[in-house]
Amino acid sequence: MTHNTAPQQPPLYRLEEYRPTAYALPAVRLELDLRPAAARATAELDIVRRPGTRAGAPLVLDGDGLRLVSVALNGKALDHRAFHAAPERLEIINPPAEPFTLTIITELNPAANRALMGLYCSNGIFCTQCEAEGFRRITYFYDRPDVLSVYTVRLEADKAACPVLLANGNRQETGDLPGGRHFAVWHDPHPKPSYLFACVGGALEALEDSFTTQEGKKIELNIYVEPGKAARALYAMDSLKRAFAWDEAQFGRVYDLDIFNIVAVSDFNMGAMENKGLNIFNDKYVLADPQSATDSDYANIERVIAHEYFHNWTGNRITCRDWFQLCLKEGLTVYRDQEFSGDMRSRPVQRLIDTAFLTGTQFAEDAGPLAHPVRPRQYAEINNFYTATVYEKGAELVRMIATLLGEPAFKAAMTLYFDRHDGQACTIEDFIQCFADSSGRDFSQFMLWYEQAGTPLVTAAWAYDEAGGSLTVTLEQSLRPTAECRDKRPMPIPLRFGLVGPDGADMAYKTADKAVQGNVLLLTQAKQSFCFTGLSSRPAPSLLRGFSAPVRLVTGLTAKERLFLAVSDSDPVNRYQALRSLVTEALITAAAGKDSGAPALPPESAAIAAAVAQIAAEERLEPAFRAFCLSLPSEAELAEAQGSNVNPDRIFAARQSFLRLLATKGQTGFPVLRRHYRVKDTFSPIAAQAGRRAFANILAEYSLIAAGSPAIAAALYEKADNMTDRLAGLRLLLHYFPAAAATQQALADFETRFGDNALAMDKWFAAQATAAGPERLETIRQLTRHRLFSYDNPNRVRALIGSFAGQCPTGFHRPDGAAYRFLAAVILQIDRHNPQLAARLLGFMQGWRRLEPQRRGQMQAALQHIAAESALSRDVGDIVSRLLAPAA
Ligand code: 0A1
Ligand code: ZN
Repeated sequence: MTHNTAPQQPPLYRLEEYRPTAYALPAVRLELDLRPAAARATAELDIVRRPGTRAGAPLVLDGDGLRLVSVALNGKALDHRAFHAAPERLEIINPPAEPFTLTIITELNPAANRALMGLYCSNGIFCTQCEAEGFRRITYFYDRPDVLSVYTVRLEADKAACPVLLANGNRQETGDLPGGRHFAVWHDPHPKPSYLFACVGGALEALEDSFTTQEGKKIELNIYVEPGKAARALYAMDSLKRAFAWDEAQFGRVYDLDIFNIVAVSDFNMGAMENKGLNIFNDKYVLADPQSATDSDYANIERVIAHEYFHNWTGNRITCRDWFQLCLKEGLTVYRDQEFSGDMRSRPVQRLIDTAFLTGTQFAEDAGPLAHPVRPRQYAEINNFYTATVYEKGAELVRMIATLLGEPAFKAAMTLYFDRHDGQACTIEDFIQCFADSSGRDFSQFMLWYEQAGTPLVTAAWAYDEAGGSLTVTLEQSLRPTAECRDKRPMPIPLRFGLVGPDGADMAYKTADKAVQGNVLLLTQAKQSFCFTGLSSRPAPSLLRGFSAPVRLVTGLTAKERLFLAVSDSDPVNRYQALRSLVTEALITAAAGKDSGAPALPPESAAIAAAVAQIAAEERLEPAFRAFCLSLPSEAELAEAQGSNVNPDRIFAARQSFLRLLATKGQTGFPVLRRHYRVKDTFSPIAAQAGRRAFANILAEYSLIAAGSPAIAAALYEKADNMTDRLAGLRLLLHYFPAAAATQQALADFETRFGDNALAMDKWFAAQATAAGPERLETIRQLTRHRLFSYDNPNRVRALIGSFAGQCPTGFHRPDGAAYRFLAAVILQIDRHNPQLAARLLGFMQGWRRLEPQRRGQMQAALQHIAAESALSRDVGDIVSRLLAPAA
């Protein structure tokens, strides 16, 4: 019998099947008796039949692996014939027509909860994670975002083990109980969906502060961390206060409770969670000090703290009607956090960081078998839709609206959205209607951006008429067919642009075209031409400035024109894009070459390297920007750009050749620049200093390549007074001199210094996982046996296994497929206790069809091995079946 590779399809949820619940659930009183192995939840639910529901219609609540102790109606135990209870649902067969209360008692085992959903114990701290469907692992409930309830929560726990007891809202009451126990009662006056419920109990230390709102109200701010770590939360607290102030100033959004708490835990599946008034964080986005956190750690803390805080309005006060609308809160909140980071740091550099993530991660998703619309129309497992498409592309859609309307009109429409929908569970249509109503524009074609999966390809062709001084550009857009839609329709694409003259300044032009508004050109048809007149000479057109739309642009410009833009365009994003496209083309040409020996760089590489070196030396450019231009596309990005028949070894070799070429070009200039830009002041995480470090460290890499000895990296490691430099030194040692004594010494030293700092040790595991070569797999196997490695800690698993699969192509893509089989085995092992984490790791195999035949076959076999497993979680089952489904 041949093996059927696609596993059995799980049931699908469909957008068009949305129906409101039969009953409303306006208030919840929840008592949680916290005990590690035998906790108890007593939920008293107020239940009201909705207008349209017939009297006696069954009440069906969600559960997930629940153990029911008892159920009572209006205080009286229910006869067993009056309900059906199973781990995954509770049905009250013939409920009263009038409002009633239902009291449900369930028994939980937080210590045994390794899935990190629902109520779990992490390092002795009780905490919860309820998004998307974790509340149903605590009690039976309408566990969906359109059911809003007011929660009163009473927590009870051992006072010595859990002196701190927190839940959403404001603290109402605390007190001692017999037997060394105590309690706290919290009340959240804002009706909310169950996914925003949270509670925490543990021995925690608070970093305390306050923020006074523009209305003059003093809000108590606390960040709770493990005892002894409060000082490491100072940057997070500073970021939080800046986020409060920014949302008031930019969007008029004021905080709405007396207290705002954050708790940092070390076992967490995602980055952080915006539970109302009680954000719970992966501690990697809270804890930082110069010795153990890098500049990007600081930037990420600032971003994630702001993101979760911004959800208070975009997500919590206005939430999603159903999970298909996830981008309503996520895309919008990412847009807001990107704008915040831009204001706190350098706008152009922030835009480069954000577009690099978009093109590196989301474009890859859109190009592969996991492509889905920003608003999916169906899902088997919602946890698998917390994706770059929903988050990052979702943010780009909001950004396009802001571009189309202009800032004042965009802000006015946002105010309308907040006023009109406060307290509601909304859809994308509700959101978009606010922009339509406020601006008077028609957004019906724009809705396609939410509905069609895939990255549009835009190609430009230019015709210059010397005699008439006119330039015509013809733009075409296309979108590949995907499973959910084969026949794609053209979308509105705003392209910010400028016509760059020979002196590098934008040229003046005239146009009668209504589709050109200011410096934005709006492409709405499959093919469209635009004409500009009044030009004194042929300009170099700069299109898609600021990356104004999430599209792949083929500029139609010659290499010479792009080289010119790379050094002259006033738009930093397009300078970078022009350069990037040239470097990428050269590297792919080399990697895809048919020669059997080392890939040969094409002749134009020398001019490209010269342009890079010229940008590096340009005094008036920000060091962070120059660092960006000096860093070559990653091997993964190159594989993505190559698109088919990818051989990661050849990509690696081509990249190394270009690194050497550039190192030679900068042999005299780079060391001078490096000395000049090296930070001499005491460490500060501010963006200006971080930019200098990034620049100096990439220059160090080229100097090391030119010198051919580990001395520069060893010195960088040893003399560092901060983690950015120390880690840069360690990585360079591992990447270029893995077997050198200096490398082994640095690794041992790092372990001695940071052995008790989990977040720092994640970097130690990750650095070793990303060094090149097929023998890395053996290192990874050994490191899984290291005393500090655990399959239970998502950060550690991502640091070692995720970094290897994502950032060590020459190791992961060994032609013999051994690393694919290794990853498959790890995924199956993790799937038994943490399906979400396992499903995320499976994402590293989404590019299998792009590989050359031998590796493709090996990876397909590894995927089939996973698919053949009989007891797969819904999370992994869903991803593997989509990966293996026939291409659209
Ligand atoms: N809403 C959070 C992300 C998040 C999603 C699911 C989780 O469950 C494991 C946790 C967090 C955010 O956007 O930050
Ligand atoms: Zn979010």
